[in-house]
Amino acid sequence: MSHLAEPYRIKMVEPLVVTTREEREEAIEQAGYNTFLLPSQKVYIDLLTDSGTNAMSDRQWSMMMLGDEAYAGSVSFERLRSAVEQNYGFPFTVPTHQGRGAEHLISKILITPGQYVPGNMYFTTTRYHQEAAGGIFVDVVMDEAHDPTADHPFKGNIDLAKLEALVAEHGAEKIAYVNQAVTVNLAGGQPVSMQNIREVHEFCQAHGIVHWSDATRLAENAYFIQQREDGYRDKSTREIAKEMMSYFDGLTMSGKKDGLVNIGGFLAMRDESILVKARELVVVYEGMPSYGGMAGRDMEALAQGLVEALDDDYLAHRVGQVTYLGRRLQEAGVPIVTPVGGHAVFLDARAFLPHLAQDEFPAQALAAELYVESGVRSMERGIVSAGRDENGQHRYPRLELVRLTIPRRVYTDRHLDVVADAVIALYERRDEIGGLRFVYEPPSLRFFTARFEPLPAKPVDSALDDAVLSRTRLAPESVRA
Ligand code: PLI
Repeated sequence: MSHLAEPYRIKMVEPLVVTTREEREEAIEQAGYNTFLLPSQKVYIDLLTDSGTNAMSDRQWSMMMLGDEAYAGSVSFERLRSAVEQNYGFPFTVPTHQGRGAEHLISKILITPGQYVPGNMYFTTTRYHQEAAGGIFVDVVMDEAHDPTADHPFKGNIDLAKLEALVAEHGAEKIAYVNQAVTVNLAGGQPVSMQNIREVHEFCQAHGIVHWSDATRLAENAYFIQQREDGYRDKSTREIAKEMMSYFDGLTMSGKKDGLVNIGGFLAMRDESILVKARELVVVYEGMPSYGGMAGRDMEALAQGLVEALDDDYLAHRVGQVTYLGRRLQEAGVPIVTPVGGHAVFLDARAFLPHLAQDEFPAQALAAELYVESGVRSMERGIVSAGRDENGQHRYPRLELVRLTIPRRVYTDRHLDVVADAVIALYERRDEIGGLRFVYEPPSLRFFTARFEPLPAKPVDSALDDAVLSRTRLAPESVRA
């Protein structure tokens, strides 16, 4: 069944650069086999991220002309605040330059060093800020989220038994807050059900714990609830999103995803005491509370984007396009994370390259090879992204993935066919793909700037032995990373 065609038409085009295989081989070597380090002019189809890569609408561009660039009391801030209140129901908004700016502030406000911060899987910048504020991140996502092929409609759900056990062990006062992401990026863009949000809300209320949302992809989550959860089929995604948010005390938002803009973010909340602290901190780290690191025009574009992202036709096409790419790969037998999530198709690099040990960086190697094959840029989301633990050892996450992230309103299905054909061609010659080793490893968030080189080729038998050894090395705590 084909999905809804684009509910928009193209008014302006941006030419793409087509490169030769030789040019790409040279480019990836110069980039240290790290797709983050490729110049975008050498990329044909850019699926590195859906963050800040969205196409804005004619209305968003028009609203930018109305941007009020006043240092204080900007009208554009009031428009953003009012869009957040109307669509998500929170009366107070504090703008930040992007999502991690909001994460920085909320981590400083809610975390006392030594407190635990349970969440449904980690996101890199979120966990970084939690740990930098002295918090201890604990993964309480359901087990299925760590299994690339577990079939569950809401694989992003929090496992209440894990949350209850954590609170029983340490006491509610040792919990800084519960952070519930909708959807869960690193699990494959997997959604959270309304029932789960409600249950976590009730649990938090009963224990006096703050319940916060990473609402970065909440529109896509609302679409999955509409499609998959009993009782929501006849509700609009706008109604569903508002109900979802009604259960939270507040949110952090990266406007660069479901805000349909290229830059911007915010914190929103109901509690005035959190607002007061956020306003104190935002001045120091971001800017005045009425712009917080955004230009007036950016706040206008974001206010309009929040509205457009909760349009049912837009979401049916958006998620339908991601599903289409996933289906093409599945039909060819390529191992991917299923069910396909909201913003990306994730290749299961362990199953794709079973001859590589995890510390030979299979996902990093596959992303580099896909670029050389086709000019398609993707992103590693595995051992390199997971970083090292407090003892300096690699964290060995169970999920070793390559993310093909679809920007919003940017590429056509024809582009996605090019991507599918390239991945399938690679899968057919997967035995030829070798591993990588570090030549430069930065101390934190290493995936952004690390450099690698190809490992020398080794005989097939010993490669398989290494892969088996690496799998048996997985310790339970590393599975949580
Ligand atoms: O990139 P920021 O600072 O606007 O947002 C940080 C951020 C927070 N939460 C989640 C779930 C994210 O996915 C996220 C950013 N994601 C990026 C950059 C991505 O490529 O997925």
